[in-house]
Amino acid sequence: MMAVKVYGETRAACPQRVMVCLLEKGVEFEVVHVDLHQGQQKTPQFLLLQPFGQVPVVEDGDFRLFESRAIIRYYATKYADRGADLLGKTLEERALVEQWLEVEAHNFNDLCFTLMLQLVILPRMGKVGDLALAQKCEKDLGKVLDVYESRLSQTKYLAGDFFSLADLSHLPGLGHLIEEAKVGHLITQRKNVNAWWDNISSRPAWKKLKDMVH
Ligand SMILES: N[C@@H](CCC(=O)N[C@@H](CS)C(=O)NCC(=O)O)C(=O)O
Repeated sequence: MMAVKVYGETRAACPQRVMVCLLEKGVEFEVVHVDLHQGQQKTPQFLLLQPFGQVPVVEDGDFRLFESRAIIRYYATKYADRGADLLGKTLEERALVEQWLEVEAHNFNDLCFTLMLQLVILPRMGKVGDLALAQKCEKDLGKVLDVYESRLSQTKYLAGDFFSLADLSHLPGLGHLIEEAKVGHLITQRKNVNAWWDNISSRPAWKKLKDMVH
Protein backbone atom coordinates (compact mmCIF):
# COMPACT_ATOMS: atom_id res chain seq x y z
CA MET A 1 0.00 0.00 0.00
CA MET A 2 1.40 3.41 -0.98
CA ALA A 3 1.91 5.89 1.87
CA VAL A 4 -0.65 8.67 2.08
CA LYS A 5 0.82 12.03 1.08
CA VAL A 6 0.01 14.91 3.43
CA TYR A 7 0.75 18.31 1.92
CA GLY A 8 1.47 20.85 4.64
CA GLU A 9 3.85 21.95 7.36
CA THR A 10 4.26 19.72 10.38
CA ARG A 11 3.97 22.67 12.76
CA ALA A 12 0.74 24.07 11.25
CA ALA A 13 -2.44 23.22 13.16
CA CYS A 14 -4.64 21.99 10.30
CA PRO A 15 -2.13 19.49 8.88
CA GLN A 16 -1.46 18.37 12.48
CA ARG A 17 -5.15 17.50 12.86
CA VAL A 18 -4.81 15.13 9.90
CA MET A 19 -1.45 13.68 10.92
CA VAL A 20 -2.53 12.87 14.48
CA CYS A 21 -5.57 11.08 13.08
CA LEU A 22 -3.39 9.02 10.72
CA LEU A 23 -1.08 8.21 13.65
CA GLU A 24 -4.04 7.10 15.80
CA LYS A 25 -5.06 4.79 12.96
CA GLY A 26 -1.56 3.51 12.23
CA VAL A 27 -1.75 4.72 8.61
CA GLU A 28 1.61 5.26 6.95
CA PHE A 29 2.08 8.75 5.55
CA GLU A 30 4.71 11.07 4.18
CA VAL A 31 4.68 14.83 4.55
CA VAL A 32 5.13 16.88 1.38
CA HIS A 33 6.42 20.14 2.79
CA VAL A 34 4.57 23.26 1.66
CA ASP A 35 6.38 26.40 2.78
CA LEU A 36 3.59 28.65 4.08
CA HIS A 37 5.97 31.49 4.92
CA GLN A 38 7.14 31.59 1.29
CA GLY A 39 3.51 31.45 0.09
CA GLN A 40 3.94 28.12 -1.70
CA GLN A 41 0.27 27.35 -0.96
CA LYS A 42 -0.78 30.19 -3.31
CA THR A 43 1.22 29.08 -6.35
CA PRO A 44 -0.75 28.04 -9.47
CA GLN A 45 0.67 24.53 -9.08
CA PHE A 46 -0.61 24.16 -5.51
CA LEU A 47 -3.97 25.75 -6.34
CA LEU A 48 -4.58 22.77 -8.62
CA LEU A 49 -4.52 20.62 -5.46
CA GLN A 50 -6.34 23.02 -3.11
CA PRO A 51 -8.20 25.83 -4.93
CA PHE A 52 -8.37 27.99 -1.75
CA GLY A 53 -4.59 27.94 -1.33
CA GLN A 54 -4.44 26.30 2.08
CA VAL A 55 -3.04 23.17 3.67
CA PRO A 56 -3.62 20.30 4.31
CA VAL A 57 -4.36 18.25 1.23
CA VAL A 58 -4.03 14.48 1.21
CA GLU A 59 -3.35 12.22 -1.73
CA ASP A 60 -4.23 8.59 -1.19
CA GLY A 61 -3.46 6.76 -4.42
CA ASP A 62 -5.50 8.67 -6.97
CA PHE A 63 -7.95 10.02 -4.37
CA ARG A 64 -7.39 13.59 -3.26
CA LEU A 65 -9.08 15.46 -0.40
CA PHE A 66 -8.74 18.81 1.34
CA GLU A 67 -10.33 20.37 4.49
CA SER A 68 -8.79 18.87 7.62
CA ARG A 69 -12.06 17.89 9.30
CA ALA A 70 -13.37 16.20 6.15
CA ILE A 71 -10.08 14.31 5.98
CA ILE A 72 -10.21 13.07 9.59
CA ARG A 73 -13.83 11.98 9.15
CA TYR A 74 -12.76 10.10 6.01
CA TYR A 75 -9.91 8.22 7.70
CA ALA A 76 -11.83 7.52 10.91
CA THR A 77 -14.50 5.87 8.72
CA LYS A 78 -12.16 4.20 6.23
CA TYR A 79 -10.17 2.58 9.04
CA ALA A 80 -13.01 2.20 11.52
CA ASP A 81 -11.83 -1.29 12.41
CA ARG A 82 -8.23 -0.43 13.27
CA GLY A 83 -6.56 1.74 15.87
CA ALA A 84 -8.71 3.75 18.23
CA ASP A 85 -12.41 4.00 17.39
CA LEU A 86 -12.81 7.72 16.80
CA LEU A 87 -16.43 7.81 15.68
CA GLY A 88 -18.56 6.40 18.50
CA LYS A 89 -20.53 3.15 18.35
CA THR A 90 -24.20 4.10 18.41
CA LEU A 91 -26.06 6.63 16.31
CA GLU A 92 -26.32 8.90 19.37
CA GLU A 93 -22.61 8.63 20.18
CA ARG A 94 -21.78 9.50 16.58
CA ALA A 95 -24.15 12.46 16.67
CA LEU A 96 -22.46 13.77 19.82
CA VAL A 97 -19.04 13.39 18.18
CA GLU A 98 -20.37 15.46 15.26
CA GLN A 99 -21.84 18.04 17.64
CA TRP A 100 -18.53 18.61 19.42
CA LEU A 101 -16.61 18.59 16.14
CA GLU A 102 -18.88 21.43 15.03
CA VAL A 103 -18.24 23.24 18.32
CA GLU A 104 -14.50 22.91 17.73
CA ALA A 105 -14.84 24.28 14.19
CA HIS A 106 -17.29 27.11 14.91
CA ASN A 107 -16.88 28.13 18.58
CA PHE A 108 -13.28 27.28 19.42
CA ASN A 109 -11.21 27.46 16.25
CA ASP A 110 -11.73 31.08 15.16
CA LEU A 111 -10.83 32.45 18.60
CA CYS A 112 -7.85 30.16 18.82
CA PHE A 113 -6.69 31.20 15.34
CA THR A 114 -7.09 34.95 16.01
CA LEU A 115 -5.13 34.63 19.25
CA MET A 116 -2.35 32.81 17.44
CA LEU A 117 -2.38 35.36 14.62
CA GLN A 118 -2.16 38.40 16.91
CA LEU A 119 0.23 36.96 19.52
CA VAL A 120 2.48 34.70 17.45
CA ILE A 121 2.15 34.77 13.66
CA LEU A 122 2.19 38.54 13.06
CA PRO A 123 5.07 39.19 15.52
CA ARG A 124 7.00 36.33 13.86
CA MET A 125 6.59 38.20 10.56
CA GLY A 126 7.93 41.38 12.15
CA LYS A 127 4.46 42.94 12.39
CA VAL A 128 2.66 44.23 15.48
CA GLY A 129 -0.27 42.17 16.72
CA ASP A 130 -3.50 43.81 17.88
CA LEU A 131 -3.31 43.22 21.64
CA ALA A 132 -6.78 44.60 22.35
CA LEU A 133 -8.24 42.10 19.90
CA ALA A 134 -6.16 39.33 21.46
CA GLN A 135 -7.46 40.26 24.91
CA LYS A 136 -11.05 40.15 23.69
CA CYS A 137 -10.48 36.75 22.06
CA GLU A 138 -8.89 35.44 25.24
CA LYS A 139 -11.95 36.51 27.22
CA ASP A 140 -14.34 34.98 24.68
CA LEU A 141 -12.33 31.78 24.53
CA GLY A 142 -12.53 31.61 28.32
CA LYS A 143 -16.33 31.61 28.01
CA VAL A 144 -16.20 28.79 25.44
CA LEU A 145 -13.91 26.81 27.75
CA ASP A 146 -16.34 27.37 30.63
CA VAL A 147 -18.85 25.38 28.59
CA TYR A 148 -16.23 22.66 28.10
CA GLU A 149 -15.49 22.72 31.84
CA SER A 150 -19.12 22.04 32.62
CA ARG A 151 -19.40 19.30 29.96
CA LEU A 152 -16.19 17.64 31.15
CA SER A 153 -17.49 17.57 34.73
CA GLN A 154 -20.06 15.07 33.43
CA THR A 155 -18.09 13.01 30.92
CA LYS A 156 -14.43 12.11 30.54
CA TYR A 157 -14.27 13.27 26.92
CA LEU A 158 -16.34 15.75 24.95
CA ALA A 159 -18.71 13.32 23.24
CA GLY A 160 -18.96 10.94 26.22
CA ASP A 161 -16.69 8.52 28.04
CA PHE A 162 -14.72 7.65 24.92
CA PHE A 163 -11.93 9.45 23.04
CA SER A 164 -13.12 10.57 19.61
CA LEU A 165 -12.50 12.87 16.65
CA ALA A 166 -14.05 15.65 18.72
CA ASP A 167 -11.20 15.53 21.24
CA LEU A 168 -8.54 14.82 18.61
CA SER A 169 -9.59 17.85 16.59
CA HIS A 170 -8.74 20.14 19.52
CA LEU A 171 -5.19 18.86 20.03
CA PRO A 172 -3.36 21.16 17.57
CA GLY A 173 -5.18 24.32 18.64
CA LEU A 174 -4.76 23.68 22.35
CA GLY A 175 -1.11 22.76 21.80
CA HIS A 176 -0.51 26.03 19.97
CA LEU A 177 -2.31 28.07 22.63
CA ILE A 178 -0.20 26.56 25.39
CA GLU A 179 3.20 26.32 23.72
CA GLU A 180 3.21 29.28 21.37
CA ALA A 181 0.59 31.85 22.41
CA LYS A 182 1.47 31.19 26.08
CA VAL A 183 -2.13 31.37 27.24
CA GLY A 184 -2.01 27.96 28.94
CA HIS A 185 -3.71 29.50 32.00
CA LEU A 186 -6.97 29.26 30.02
CA ILE A 187 -6.59 25.50 30.38
CA THR A 188 -4.86 25.13 33.75
CA GLN A 189 -7.39 27.42 35.47
CA ARG A 190 -10.18 24.96 34.61
CA LYS A 191 -9.85 21.71 36.54
CA ASN A 192 -11.75 19.43 34.16
CA VAL A 193 -10.42 21.02 30.98
CA ASN A 194 -6.92 20.68 32.40
CA ALA A 195 -7.41 16.99 33.25
CA TRP A 196 -8.88 16.39 29.77
CA TRP A 197 -5.91 18.14 28.10
CA ASP A 198 -3.43 16.12 30.22
CA ASN A 199 -5.22 12.97 29.19
CA ILE A 200 -5.57 13.59 25.44
CA SER A 201 -2.11 15.13 25.03
CA SER A 202 -0.47 12.10 26.61
CA ARG A 203 -1.75 9.78 23.89
CA PRO A 204 1.09 8.10 21.95
CA ALA A 205 -0.16 9.46 18.61
CA TRP A 206 0.10 13.07 19.80
CA LYS A 207 3.53 12.43 21.33
CA LYS A 208 4.74 10.92 18.04
CA LEU A 209 3.50 13.97 16.20
CA LYS A 210 5.30 16.31 18.61
CA ASP A 211 8.50 14.33 17.96
CA MET A 212 8.03 14.90 14.22
CA VAL A 213 7.73 18.66 14.74
CA HIS A 214 10.79 19.15 16.92
N1 LIG B 1 -10.69 24.87 6.93
C1 LIG B 1 -9.36 24.55 6.45
C2 LIG B 1 -8.42 25.63 6.95
C3 LIG B 1 -7.02 25.41 6.41
C4 LIG B 1 -6.05 26.45 6.94
O1 LIG B 1 -6.43 27.49 7.51
N2 LIG B 1 -4.76 26.12 6.80
C5 LIG B 1 -3.74 27.04 7.22
C6 LIG B 1 -2.67 26.28 8.02
S1 LIG B 1 -3.32 25.71 9.56
C7 LIG B 1 -3.07 27.61 5.98
O2 LIG B 1 -2.97 26.95 4.96
N3 LIG B 1 -2.64 28.86 6.10
C8 LIG B 1 -1.98 29.55 5.02
C9 LIG B 1 -2.91 30.42 4.25
O3 LIG B 1 -4.12 30.49 4.56
O4 LIG B 1 -2.43 31.05 3.30
C10 LIG B 1 -8.97 23.16 6.97
O5 LIG B 1 -9.38 22.82 8.08
O6 LIG B 1 -8.27 22.42 6.26
